[in-house]
Amino acid sequence: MPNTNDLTRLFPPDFVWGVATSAFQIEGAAFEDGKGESIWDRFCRVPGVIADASNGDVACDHYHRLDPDLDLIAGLGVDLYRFSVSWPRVQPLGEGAWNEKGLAFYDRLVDGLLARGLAPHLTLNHWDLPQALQDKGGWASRDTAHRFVDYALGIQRRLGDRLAAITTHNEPWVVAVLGNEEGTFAPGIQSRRTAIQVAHHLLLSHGLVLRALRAEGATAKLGIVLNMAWTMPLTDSAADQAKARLDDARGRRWYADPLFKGAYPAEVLAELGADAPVVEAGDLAVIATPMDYIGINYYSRALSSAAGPVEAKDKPYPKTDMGWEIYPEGLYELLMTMHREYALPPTYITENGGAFPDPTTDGHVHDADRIDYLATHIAAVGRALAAGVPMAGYMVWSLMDNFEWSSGYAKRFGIVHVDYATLARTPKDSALWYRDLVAASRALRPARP
Ligand code: PNW
Repeated sequence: MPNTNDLTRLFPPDFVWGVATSAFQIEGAAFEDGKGESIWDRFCRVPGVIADASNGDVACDHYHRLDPDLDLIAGLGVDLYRFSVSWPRVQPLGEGAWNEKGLAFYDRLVDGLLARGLAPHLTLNHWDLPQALQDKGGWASRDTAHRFVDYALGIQRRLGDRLAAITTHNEPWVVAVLGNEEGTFAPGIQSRRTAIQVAHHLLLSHGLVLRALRAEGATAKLGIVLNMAWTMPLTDSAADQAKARLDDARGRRWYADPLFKGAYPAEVLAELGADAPVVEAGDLAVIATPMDYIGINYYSRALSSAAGPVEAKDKPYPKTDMGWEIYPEGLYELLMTMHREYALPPTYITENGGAFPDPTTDGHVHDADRIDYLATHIAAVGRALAAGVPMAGYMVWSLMDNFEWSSGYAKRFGIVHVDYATLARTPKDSALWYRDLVAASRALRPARP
């Protein structure tokens, strides 16, 4: 494992460090203070879809523990906090009336960050769509893109002048594919055709929001966050290599190509046939509206085989609790590929981290495997930076253990442990390690004026 000093030397003084969360995964207070129902509130109540039959009703109770949680973040000494706004908390039906108590919560959150010297990186959509909009078709309906613009403008008017960055969507692939094609995530729809249209409307709404916010004079940096694996062939056979290229086009380039090149990958359009998205004139130009930054969430590599899905036994690298192979080299290769294929704006790793068993003695989590995961991945970012990729920052997923979607609370990604019986927060060894890394990197910086 690279030591902290070796790691910090890889990064320039203006490289920023952060921690990330999302609203549904930590806030709780699901039905309080006028919050509307989200598709995840609804989905969690479908029998059998969440591993431990849990839900987000309480989660980490962050909604009621805002100030201590902000102190926790400040205690890590990081530069920024990446969080998301629950759309139904601020606009319960996704259109029309605003919920003042919900807006006031994010007002306090943003002010609380600024008071502690932390830059607010706000995500508009981290998956918790108002159920009322799902009832009207959700992201499969083009109208939802326009409702999203109104929501974004409401957030801009209330919070915009105090935000460092606004992300439109977190991981549109997950919303489209897991939510609307496989149906393992909310809203639980199983239709490739729907998923493809959902993806198009997510991208379209991203571009529409960029244009609307800039017209409104937004000062925050504007961008999107994409999840990307590093896709490799299982063997070096020509068939497996071709399959890997196709899988990479379906997963990564389906999103990155329209954003950076204004076109969907032709080979994927060809295989979609009648399931190709309905694209109106001008949509692709809107989607390709230049961004101020791009966020990439990286967790693992993906293996492709022409023979079908690759089984766990054919994945040789050590795995996290999610069953995801630990493969930091993939992050380096992915960043180099993105840099080669596109004119990247400042690029952030907006999520990276792992779920681990978290051995505990005397009430302290000694998560050496998480430290090793973070250190090796951060080193990969440093190598990409040295090779010319415009890396601007790195954020750990996640600040604290939280609701891991269909896995419930059993999978723990936090660098801070949460005891779900008492909701007490305790920094793990990895939190202390990360704090030291950030401090060492800061020590190399010129003093702030
Ligand atoms: C991301 N996959 O989700 C999300 O942005 C986080 O909210 C989540 O907690 C984190 O990663 C860990 O899972 C993903 O199956 C979920 O490829 C699933 C996948 C990728 C990302």
